[in-house]
Formats: sequence, C-alpha cells, structure tokens
Amino acid sequence: MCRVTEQLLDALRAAVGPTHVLTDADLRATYETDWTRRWHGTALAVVRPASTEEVALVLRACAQAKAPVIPQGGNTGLVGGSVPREGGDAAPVVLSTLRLRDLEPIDVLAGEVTVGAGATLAAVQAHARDAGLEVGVDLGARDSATIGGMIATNAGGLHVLRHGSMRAQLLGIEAVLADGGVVRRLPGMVKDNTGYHLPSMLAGSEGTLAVITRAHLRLVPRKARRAVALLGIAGTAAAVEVASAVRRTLPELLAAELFFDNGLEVVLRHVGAEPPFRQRHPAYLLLEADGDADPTDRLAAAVEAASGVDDAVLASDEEGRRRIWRLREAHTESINAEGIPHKVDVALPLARLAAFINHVPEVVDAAYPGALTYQYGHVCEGNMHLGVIGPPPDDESVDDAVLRLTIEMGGSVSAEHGIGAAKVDWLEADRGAADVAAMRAIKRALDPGWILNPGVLLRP
Ligand code: FAD
Ligand code: 2HG
Ligand code: ZN
Repeated sequence: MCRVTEQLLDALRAAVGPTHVLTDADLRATYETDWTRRWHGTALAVVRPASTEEVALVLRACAQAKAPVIPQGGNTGLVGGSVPREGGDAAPVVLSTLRLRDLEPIDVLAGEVTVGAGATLAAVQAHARDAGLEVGVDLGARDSATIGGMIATNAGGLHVLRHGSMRAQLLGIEAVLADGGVVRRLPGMVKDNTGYHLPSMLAGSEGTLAVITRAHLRLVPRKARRAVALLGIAGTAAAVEVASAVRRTLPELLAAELFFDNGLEVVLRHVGAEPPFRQRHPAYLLLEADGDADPTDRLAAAVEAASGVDDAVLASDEEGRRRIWRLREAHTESINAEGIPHKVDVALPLARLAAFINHVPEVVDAAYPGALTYQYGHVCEGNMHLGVIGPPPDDESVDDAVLRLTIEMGGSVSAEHGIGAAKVDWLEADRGAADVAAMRAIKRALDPGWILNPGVLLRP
C-alpha cells in the first residue's frame, strides 16, 4: 500500500473512529455490489460517519489524497451510481450515510420535518404518521432507501401524480461539498427567493456535487381511508385511456400503476400467490384512492364510468389492499430472481406511451433475439420500467435500442432512477450539448478535483 493511501486511511480512522472504516473484503462486500448485481467494483474502504462534521473531515481527507468518493445511502439505486465501478483509476472510498439517521421532532404547525440523510423512508413515514402526516413520496424500496439517496436521485415512485417527486418535497438542505465546506439552508421555507435554490440543484445530482447530510421536507396530510382497484384490460392503449379518464374524474386518485400479463405471471410464481382474476388479461391497471371518508364507492363509480374495463376487483381492507399492491410491487424482486436484469427507466409523452410499449418487444427482439422483456410503471407520468432478462450484464444492445427509441419518440432516458453509470453516454443525446456543458461547469465549480462520484452522470 502506498504512503498516500496509508495516510488517507489514517485520516479516515481519525475522522470517524477505526471501527467505522471498513477495509476487510467481507465487511465491504455488501457496499460494493448494487441491488441488481449488475454493477460492482472494489472500494479502498467503506467509511461510516455519524455527523456532518465527520462527513466534512472525510471529504477533506479524500480531497487532499485526490481519492474518489462514492456517497451511498440504502444502495437500492438501479443505475449503478451507488457502488464502485470496475476499471476506475483508483479504488474509491464509499461514504455510507446510514449512521446519519436522526429524526427531529415534527413541526406540526407547518407540517414539516428535518431528518438525517441516512434515515430510511420507512422510518420517516412512521415518524410522520405518528403526527397524522405522511411523506409525499412512497416507493417499494421504502425499508432500505434513504432520504439522502431519494433526494440525490430525485426519486419519484407511486404518488407523483398527487404530490410530485422528491424535489417537490424538499424545502431545505444541509450538504458537504467536495472540499469539506458545509452549505446549510435549514429549515428552509416554502417561500424563499434568495437566489440559486441549492436544494433543487442537489435534487437529482446523484452524489456528484455534494454529500447531503440533512434535509427539511414538507409533509402532506394523512388520509384515514384508502381503496384499491385492480382492473383487467384488453390492451395497452385502453389501459392508458382508463387511467387518464379516472384521473380526470377522481381527485382522490393517489396512484395509477400499469403492468402486463407476462410480468404478473413471474410475480405469481415468485411470491406463490393466486391469480387475481379467473381469466387472464393482456394489461392490468392498479388504481388507489384515499380520503377522510371511505373512497371505495367513488373509485368504483369512476372505474364504472370509464370504458374498456373487462374485469375488476376492489379492496378497502388493509389485507386486501396489500395483496393487490404486492402484485405490482413484487415485479422488481421477481424479475431479479429470474436473472441479472437490464433495467431501463424512461418517460414518454402520454399520447405516445401505448405505441412505445407495444413497439418495445420488437425492438428488444431485434437487438437481442430471445430476450425476455417485462414492462411496468407509473402510467400517469408516462413512466415505464423495463426489466430485460437474457443479455449478459455488459451487453448494452437492448439498453441502447430502447433508449434510442425513447429519444426518437420524444421521451426522457431517465424518468426517476437517474443517469448513474448506466446511461452516462446517453445524457447528451437527451439533454443536448448546451445543457451538458452547463452541468459540467457547475460540477467543475463545486468539485474541481472531480472526486465526487466520478463516472456517474457526467464523464470526467
Ligand atoms: P443509493 O442507492 O445508496 O444511491 C443512489 C444515488 O444517490 C447514488 O448516485 C449515490 O451516490 C447518491 N446518494 C445516496 N445518498 C446520498 C447522499 N446522502 N448525498 C449525496 N448523494 C447520495 N426509485 C424511484 O424513483 N421510484 C420507485 O418507485 C422505486 N422503487 C424501487 C423499488 C425497489 C424494489 C428498488 C430496489 C428500487 C426502487 N427505486 C425506485 C430505486 C431506488 O430505491 C431509488 O433510486 C432511491 O432513491 C435510492 O435511495 P438509496 O438510499 O438506496 O440510494
Ligand atoms: C418501481 O416502480 C421502481 O417499482 C423499480 O421504480 C422499477 O424494477 C424497476 O426497474
Ligand atoms: Zn418506478
């Protein structure tokens, strides 16, 4: 080990204590491979600071040693941005935020809260619910995904149609820059026109501009009652129409999720559940509504008024709702169990979503004959996820073909998971050279040594 590396490890141990600098390969292992197993690499060390001051000391030491740093929260990211990558020049330091998990008291008067970046979404949800409030964003990885990671990816999830993505929840932030300097706007205000809005800029920055240490979030009212409907529908275009019609007529709509029969089959096999209908349908639409009063009748009426629904089940009790939601939420883990998936997360203009979905199998088959494609996603935002099983992890042919189609159809190559390492070569095709040049200028200004997550979002 060279002297600079030894000095760096000493400085890291002095910053966070020796037990929180993991250099043993067995202890590093879970931090070095992502959730899909597609992305992995070797870290010099995993460092687990417990305070903003410790994060600042870690970054100062890494900046001095010119060591790359990968911020990591729950490691549920799906674009290879949270783990070391093979082939980098120097083994990076993984900075885990999991010990930054403070939950400050809820500000009930304002309906807001400040939390540590390493707090999991589930922990913040439980905290908010104790005060009769709710976090505006929800997603399947809630037990592991952290607030810092959700901000860094500008996570979307299941309730975007009502409450927006993570950026829309963010009122204030504390973060440590690459040189160890701390920027802090806490608690932050709903109305705050004091120049560049750093919280907005850090939302979606994927660990490339700063390490987020604390965040102040707006919360939303928690409605006492919920109802879920699962609809069987004959085709993709009809399913998009039904979702749109229900959204127009039902202000209580909270979620609208689309999936297809081949995905349902994999989920049923994986979780060992019974089919929801006696008969199979090409497409399934899951709708959820909430309210202070039971929304079941209003949801049923909205579904009945929409044309194109062939089958429906409704549930308003917790167990029934959970059973229906499992059919949608278990897609990710069920497809993961089939093999190492290629993941594509795109958004299309709603008017073109059905044409895109219907065209995808042909495009995938031309790129990699025999590949299995599963599509599912958040229909109201035109956000489709693809899990593709078949191509080896380093074969990009399917990813490239689907992203090319997305751009041709006027969509976005990343709806909610981020660019990460997976799509870094697609950023300019989507955003254009001027946007990317502006992003690079911001990156250079805040991280001149380019130590924060190099290779993610922008190529060094
Ligand atoms: P990580 O995976 O640890 O990191 C993600 C990125 O954020 C990396 O680039 C990392 O460097 C950076 N980062 C993490 N913490 C910080 C920090 N404190 N400061 C600066 N940068 C940081 N995503 C959705 O948008 N919607 C969904 O519905 C959804 N559902 C999912 C369901 C499952 C089963 C799984 C496995 C994933 C799902 N995801 C979803 C993806 C993932 O959960 C989100 O991207 C989440 O926001 C990542 O949070 P994390 O704490 O795990 O971040
Ligand atoms: C979801 O909506 C998540 O379930 C994960 O965003 C999507 O499995 C995926 O790619
Ligand atoms: Zn999603």
